[in-house]
Amino acid sequence: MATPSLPPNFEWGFATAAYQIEGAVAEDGRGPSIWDTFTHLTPTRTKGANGDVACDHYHRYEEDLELLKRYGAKAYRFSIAWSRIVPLGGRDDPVNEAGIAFYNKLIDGLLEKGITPWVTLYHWDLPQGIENRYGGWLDVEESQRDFERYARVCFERFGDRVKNWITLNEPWIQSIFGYATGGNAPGRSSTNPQSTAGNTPTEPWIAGKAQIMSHARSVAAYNKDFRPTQNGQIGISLNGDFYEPWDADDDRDKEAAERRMEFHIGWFANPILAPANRAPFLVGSLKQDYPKVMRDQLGDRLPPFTPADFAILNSAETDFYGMNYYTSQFAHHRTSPPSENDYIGNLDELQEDKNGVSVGAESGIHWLRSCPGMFRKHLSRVYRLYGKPIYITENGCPCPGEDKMTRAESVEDAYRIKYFEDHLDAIGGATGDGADVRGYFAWSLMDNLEWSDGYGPRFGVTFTDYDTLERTPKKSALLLQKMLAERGVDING
Ligand code: PNW
Repeated sequence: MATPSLPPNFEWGFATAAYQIEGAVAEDGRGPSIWDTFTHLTPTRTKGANGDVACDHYHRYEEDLELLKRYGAKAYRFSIAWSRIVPLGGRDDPVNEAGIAFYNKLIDGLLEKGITPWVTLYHWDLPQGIENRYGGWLDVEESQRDFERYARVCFERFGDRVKNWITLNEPWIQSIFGYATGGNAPGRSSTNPQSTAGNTPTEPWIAGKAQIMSHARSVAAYNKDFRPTQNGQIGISLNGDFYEPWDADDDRDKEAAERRMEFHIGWFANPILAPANRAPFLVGSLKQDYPKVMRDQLGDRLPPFTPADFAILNSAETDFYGMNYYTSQFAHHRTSPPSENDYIGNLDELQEDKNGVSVGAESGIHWLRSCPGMFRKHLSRVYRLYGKPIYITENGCPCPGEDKMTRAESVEDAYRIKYFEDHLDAIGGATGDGADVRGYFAWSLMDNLEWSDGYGPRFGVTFTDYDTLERTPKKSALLLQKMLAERGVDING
């Protein structure tokens, strides 16, 4: 029995995203998104996979609510598909009542079961209508206004029952994979041979600013027009690994590790979450501007915030930091000057340190090793720098070899069980160190479309049979509740 280490009222549950599970892409008036387009390109850039059916959650949501109930979940994080609500995406485009009706059924179904909805407004599925109209996230002025209007529709129609909002999921991945490497929709890049358009040195930074301003505008709208009556909270989910120096004795590697985290997290957290008590060597960074290390490397490729932008940023007080955490790495400085295509801070990222010591146990996907010790440090660092309550909005893994496993093998997910236990203990540790961590969402409720990796990697606590769409709980799904109870969480509360 683990020592009680989490608060009794700790929030917890499971997370998903619309395009990864819903399917029904052309039903009830849903408009296409950039992911529909991207998954249907020839030659394929998603291992032949698309989200046309996915887990068919759109038709099977009642069964999925039953799973949540069975797993004892206190909360459920899902995303709304913007193009179900506003099929063409723009602020003057019509609202689709059938799309509203679907999410009403989902929200009401959760509440009937005593499960708290946590709603992400944007999990990478930009309406194709505004991609076509003005280039989507590349038009900073248009996209932030369209996002604000879409967010307002959601607050208006769902905010009487939804009290926990996440504006954007992982703007870093949207910006970099969408516009630097081209690995995700809209697939733009000037370095990827499969991309037909893009500009890696400039576009990711523009898309990043568009998302920062979209977050700020929607938070400002919530605070002004909805919070007084709805009394909810609103945050953003940022990804970002923890980095340690490749050579613990080399100051240049220590700086590289910190710089890497600024390029991952500070990019968005600085302008969005007015940094409270910055680390001493970062004190030079302007309050709420991008991190100084980014400005130094990227110069005016990083679009500045105008006084009007700052007015919006300063009017948008964000309630919490949503942390998507999967893994950690080592950072090794480079001595040559950075390439224009660099987006990580001119360094190498490695899974072994100078002495060949692995950062953690390998999982079922190359980029993820289990590093709970560094997770604990990460929580403390993020809390120290940004000073906001933290909710872990994603954490999880595929087990080694799980992509090749049968259902019977996959449900025996010992690696995942240990991963969850170790990461919950890290949260307990960080809480003991003083970090304010208030909740945890396991990624994911079920195996689903892992974006450009297709249906291979299985991050779910529920096994999805993609031929029959039958769901089967893995052992971890049923054990998570017990793990939380053992750590002091009131699971009946
Ligand atoms: C997140 N990486 O994305 C997303 O929010 C989820 O939709 C996704 O399914 C989940 O993590 C698992 O991948 C990431 O390469 C994608 O480091 C890639 C990385 C990290 C997060």
